[in-house]
Amino acid sequence: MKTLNLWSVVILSCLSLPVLAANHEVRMMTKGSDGQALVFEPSYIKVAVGDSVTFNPMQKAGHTSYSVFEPVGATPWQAKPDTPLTVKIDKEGVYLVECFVHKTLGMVAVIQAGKPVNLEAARQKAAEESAHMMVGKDRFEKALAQVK
Ligand SMILES: [Cu+2]
Repeated sequence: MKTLNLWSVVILSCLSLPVLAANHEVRMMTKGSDGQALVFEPSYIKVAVGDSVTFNPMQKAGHTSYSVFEPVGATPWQAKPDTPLTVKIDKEGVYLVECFVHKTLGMVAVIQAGKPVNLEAARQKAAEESAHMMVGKDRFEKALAQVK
């Protein structure tokens, strides 16, 4: 019985250890690894609330990551052109990201943190944004289709 209690203590202390926040890299590509022009790679990522995401411009073309839609209470961001930016994802939900210079060319990405509590609103905003695009109109939709 004593052994069992000891194990309970060990297991409980493991469970209560703080989970380390992870960093995720999203690369901003003038030419994507699949040959497509002006893409975020990956264009969809799922992270945990508290994680951070680093947007890394891999080729210079004025790439500027900014959030066009965030969960309520989240802080919007905008990078300087061709400059890496790390943002902390501290609110649960779906984030829509665009490259400021290439947003009409479909350079977009979706971040999901935890549960997609604002998915319907995100879909609506994505549809509005996609309506202004000359190419890549389906990229938001494809990325949002991966949200679960
Ligand atoms: Cu760009």
